[in-house]
Amino acid sequence: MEQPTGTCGQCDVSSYFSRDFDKMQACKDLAALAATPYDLTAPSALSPERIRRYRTRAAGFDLLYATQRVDEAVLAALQRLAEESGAVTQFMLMKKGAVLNRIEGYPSEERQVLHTACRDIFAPASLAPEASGQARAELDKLADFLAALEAGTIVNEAGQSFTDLVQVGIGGSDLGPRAVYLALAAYKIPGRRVHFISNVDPDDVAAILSGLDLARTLVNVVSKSGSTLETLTNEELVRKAFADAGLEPNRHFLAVTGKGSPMDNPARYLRSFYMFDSIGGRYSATSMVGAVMLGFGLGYAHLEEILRGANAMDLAAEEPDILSNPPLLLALLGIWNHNFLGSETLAILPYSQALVRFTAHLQQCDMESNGKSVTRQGKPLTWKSGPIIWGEPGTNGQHAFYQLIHQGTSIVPAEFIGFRTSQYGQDLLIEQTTSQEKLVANLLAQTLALATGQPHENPNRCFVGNRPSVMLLADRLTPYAMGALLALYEAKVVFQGFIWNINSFDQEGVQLGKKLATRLLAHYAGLRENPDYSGEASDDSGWALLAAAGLLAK
Ligand code: G6Q
Repeated sequence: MEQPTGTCGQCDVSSYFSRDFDKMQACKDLAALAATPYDLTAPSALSPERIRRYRTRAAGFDLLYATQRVDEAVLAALQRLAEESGAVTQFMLMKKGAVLNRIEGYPSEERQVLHTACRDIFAPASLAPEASGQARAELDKLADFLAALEAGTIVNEAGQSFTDLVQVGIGGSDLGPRAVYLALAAYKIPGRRVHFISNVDPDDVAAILSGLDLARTLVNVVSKSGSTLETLTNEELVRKAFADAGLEPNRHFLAVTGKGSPMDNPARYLRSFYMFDSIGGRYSATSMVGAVMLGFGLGYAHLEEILRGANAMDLAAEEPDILSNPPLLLALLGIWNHNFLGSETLAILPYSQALVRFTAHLQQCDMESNGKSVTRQGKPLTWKSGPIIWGEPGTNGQHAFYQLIHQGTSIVPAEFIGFRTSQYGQDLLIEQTTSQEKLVANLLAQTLALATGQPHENPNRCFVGNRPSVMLLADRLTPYAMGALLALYEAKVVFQGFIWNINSFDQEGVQLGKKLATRLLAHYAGLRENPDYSGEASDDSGWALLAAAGLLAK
């Protein structure tokens, strides 16, 4: 496996992996520039010329950033920051299979980061041929399986075709795949439906199963580790429902898991598909984790379009000029707002109901990746890492939390996502405008209102403006566009991690709570076996757990 060493022009690339963010010259320049950021409220600050020029495009998406507090000097300093941190060089090393998921000098995951290889399967030749070869082989297996479903050679016990699929998985095995499926429901195969079970909540399982004809349902159990409590528990609950209905679970259940995991037992499943160590859960939507369900629900051709869109954006992310690289520019604008202009959160606001779960996916992708407090050398950070991500589709959000975005005491940068045309094309002229026009007009109005503000003699009606946003605009939310959007944000997140010198690929922060829950459950199990069981409280957290167990007892 390639390590992050080597040379790039005159420099030794290994230095990029240990560079302190706040020691970089470009950061010092940006800190000075932050004293007088571009004033979006000045007369003619948002000139047509600026709106036209502050725009870049890749894989069908325009990124419009005239409404950011940047000028030529800031953009030049951001370009220098990208170069000084080796952002694109690190990205290329990632795509080629460098072991970037690691903390130097400490036990860590020590893995390659190759989610891009899942879509680097089209010409020209892949940068990581082994990983792309594995991805291609799984895709081919999936294509065969889908064709057999289509041809009626794989059917249920009664010889009927399958109409429904339930994906059982959590975290990365749920959020991204679910967001993409919901985004593209307009493209689904007629007569097929997909459902999701993630939470270990028996009521959710019961509610979903109650609406299904189990005889015609496939269940796709997705767990890279094959050991996640929620997923394994839900799998058993669902298997029991099938058995109770007189059905043979092994004829209905599919598995997506890591090679050699406890779930890697093809005898228990109709088909087993694999994902590999180098693909992190939150980056796995384009691996088999998303592909099996998307292939079933949307068809293989649409799945391939998603991969093509993602690949096109991955290629755009290789561009060293930040003004021609939307993911890198978005990452840098985020750093400008967060590290230099002092914002704490970022609102992601899609003007498309189909993207209803996309912000939830990005919460995981961004916050689990960049919510870190140590460098890749294990030293405490002396600069801020990832922001808090939140948001909801517009225009709904406008009637909820936009008050705070416009007039609150916190500055909340916003990333708006919109489409020129609707997915279904079913629209109506009402008072001379369509619904889609109303949707997009609202998006544009919000970005302008936030930027320019509006003075008023009544202080309560005053909009101070200078609230930064960007707009991501594409023609239509197609499978290709969805793939591109997914990859754009994945690349944005990893660029920020590279620049902040943090490991964006592990998630140690989720372990402690999981461990304590496991101990609490052992306590419940002990009590169930022996009502006099007094529990094990060998340390402070043990005592706290016993107290908590007492509170929760019926
Ligand atoms: C994502 C995380 C995490 C993971 C889930 C499910 O990057 O690793 O959200 O996806 O914990 O894990 P399994 O797929 O192993 O069940």
